Amino acid sequence: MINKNSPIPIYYQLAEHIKQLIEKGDLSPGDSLPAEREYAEQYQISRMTVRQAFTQLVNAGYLSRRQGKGTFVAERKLEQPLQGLTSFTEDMKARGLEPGNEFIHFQIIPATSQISQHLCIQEDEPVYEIKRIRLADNVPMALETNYISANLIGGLTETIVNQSLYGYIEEKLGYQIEEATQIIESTIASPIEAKYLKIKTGAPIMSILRNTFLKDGTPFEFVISAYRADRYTFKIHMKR
Ligand code: 16G
Repeated sequence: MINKNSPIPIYYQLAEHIKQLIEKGDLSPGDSLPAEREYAEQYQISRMTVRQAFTQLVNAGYLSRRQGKGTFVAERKLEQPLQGLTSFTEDMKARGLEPGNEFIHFQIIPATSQISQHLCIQEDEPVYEIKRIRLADNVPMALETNYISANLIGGLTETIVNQSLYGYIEEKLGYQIEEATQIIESTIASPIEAKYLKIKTGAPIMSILRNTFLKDGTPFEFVISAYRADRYTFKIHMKR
């Protein structure tokens, strides 16, 4: 289950393993997890590694820590895949609204370890970091930070992205955008998010993480966004 020869970091393998136990129902909300020391002994790994796996799962909402009591499986949060993979531009147009952007920055940075894991690239490989406020009829709807592998998706400029990132990738580069996974979590606006989104600090927002893949399975973007809960809804079609 834990493969020390794998290039996948051990903490990540352990986190995935615990996540699977939760998803399969072998671990249920409220269950307490074995202590870090027990995992460390069982898998012959360091406690730091176990702690890193726990922290990742706490941050992702799978686990919660209770002071002096240990680590528990958290109550389930909404993690609902939306069936149509659309861009902001398409979403807004479909609602009859005019999409717009206000750029906070557009730059190329070396991939951090988190970004490199999401994009399946080496750490320090160049990635575009594009932070923009997404507007609908000039009203801020979301604050979005995209990380895009620059070796894969070349030639991006602010002007191009201002038109539509997905439009450029599909129409100009000829790639097929195939699928994405998205995590949606409710949270409250930090002072900086509130400023950009023109809402009050502490107002409800939906935090969305999206990983998007091309037809051949290559991840090309990792996106962190904060959507205004008072302005944006998600519609899910369910069939029985
Ligand atoms: C959406 C996507 C984002 C994508 C962007 C492309 C979510 C949470 N995010 O905002 O991942 O990069 O659309 O938009 O839905 P564009 O083609 O209009 O630039």
